Amino acid sequence: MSLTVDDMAAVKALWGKIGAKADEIGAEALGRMLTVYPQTKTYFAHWADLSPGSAPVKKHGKTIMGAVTAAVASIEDLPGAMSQLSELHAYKLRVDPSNFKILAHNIIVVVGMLFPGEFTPEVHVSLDKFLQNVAWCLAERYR
Ligand code: HNI
Repeated sequence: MSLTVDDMAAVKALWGKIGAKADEIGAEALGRMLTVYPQTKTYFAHWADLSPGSAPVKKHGKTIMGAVTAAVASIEDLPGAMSQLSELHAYKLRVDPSNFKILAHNIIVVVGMLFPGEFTPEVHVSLDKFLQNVAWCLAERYR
């Protein structure tokens, strides 16, 4: 489902409020993904510690959310914004694209948990649509 002008505005406004905590959101979401969906751990088997709050989880949570924040900035052209990362995940990292939706789900959970006041039903649906679009664009180069 493509993003409406209102969805884009809602996501940008949300990021204005939560963007400063992107690192924390990323670490929490990644830690939860690895715990709740343990099949995702296979991709990170080379890390010393995959438990929530560990140093590699914090570091990579920051990396992921840096890319999501860049996607918010380029929300009018998500395919272009995600193209290089799609190539990397498809051909080098070989991540099954079904996992992108799993991480998106965990990001949603964490935003709702950390920012209950901002997480209205309207913001929820726009954030969900945005993250699903990010997931689709990340899967684009697999075709
Ligand atoms: Ni992902 C590396 C962004 C989902 C497995 N990932 C990256 C990097 C970015 C990134 C940025 C660093 C790239 C570089 O080094 O140039 N990843 C994203 C985004 C999403 C995502 C924006 C979804 C919203 N990645 C996933 C998922 C998995 C995943 C769901 C697997 C379950 N990513 C990886 C792995 C690496 C990675 C593995 C390499 C990490 C490392 O430390 O070796």
